[in-house]
Amino acid sequence: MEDDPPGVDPVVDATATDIAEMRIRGAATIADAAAEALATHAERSEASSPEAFRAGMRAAARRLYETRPTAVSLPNALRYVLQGMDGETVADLRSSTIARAEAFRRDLEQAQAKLGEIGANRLRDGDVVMTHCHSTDALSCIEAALEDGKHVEAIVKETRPRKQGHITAEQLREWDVPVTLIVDNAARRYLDDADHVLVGADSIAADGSVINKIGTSGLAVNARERGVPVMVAAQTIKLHPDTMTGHTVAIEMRDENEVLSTDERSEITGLEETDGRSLEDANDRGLEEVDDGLIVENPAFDVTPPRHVDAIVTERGQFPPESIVTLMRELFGETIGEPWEA
Ligand code: RUB
Repeated sequence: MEDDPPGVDPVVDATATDIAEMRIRGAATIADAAAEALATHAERSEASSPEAFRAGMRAAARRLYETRPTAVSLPNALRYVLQGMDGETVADLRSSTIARAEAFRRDLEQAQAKLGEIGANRLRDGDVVMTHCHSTDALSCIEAALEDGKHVEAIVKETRPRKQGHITAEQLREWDVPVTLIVDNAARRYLDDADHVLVGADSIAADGSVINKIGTSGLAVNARERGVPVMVAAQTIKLHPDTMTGHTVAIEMRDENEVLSTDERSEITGLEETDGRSLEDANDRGLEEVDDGLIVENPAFDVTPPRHVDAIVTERGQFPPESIVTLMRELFGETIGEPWEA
């Protein structure tokens, strides 16, 4: 008789749902939450054999892996934790996995603090920084500059459609940083007032391309034209090992409801109800396939080519984007696996 497929702990399920629905968001925070969920799964696993324990861990990692495709910090975190699973007994496997997850989370925090110190060296007293989306790595640079006693001001892009710029504004105001909040379309106008563009990254490719929240590439192009340096704050967990062998980074397409509500759609198309239900609901229920002629696209990320980036700041130092592949080879070697598929 075949064993039942391994279940995942409810905490893993809840974390995966929170990541997919963006209650947990941002590449570093996602990685941290995934490692924590794996540790909880390891702690609570009722596996009666080492094989069952390993299979359960792989299932938990798969569940987390399948949530969002663009931030490589997620698979990097899962790989790191699973590779530390070591031992011949369930007890040893459990303790080694938990220790590895804890080490990962500690390193993540330290890397962000270290990166912040390095990034802060690029900021001078009195500088104005333009931000996009909400990046904890980017904010770590501002925090370290403030700790160095520098005065920093920020122009914060709202960042449609989810408006993560509001989270950035809230954090900066907590630190007493003067904030000017602008809509995304105003960025080019305000670049004349900025000394730096400072953004984070979800993934960095081997050629130095930066994958970050949609709108980053347009901002970088405008910044280059205006002569404003673009600084990307990204821990090495954001380096995408698969890109060393020619793979591209998947760009997440999110639900159109983030851009346009059902009511707004009806206003545009003039089609309101079908069978007494909203158009979208009718389509969902297969009542009647209605083509209202309107397509809404919602890519969550875009790719900024290395020529528009001045520096990638990591906990290992700052790099011109074109040289980042050297660091990637050093950190990952040439081969990388997907241990959750084993
Ligand atoms: C978040 C985003 C952030 C990076 C870096 O997108 O693009 O700039 O993830 O964040 P989303 P951090 O809100 O869709 O997750 O520096 O915190 O890792």
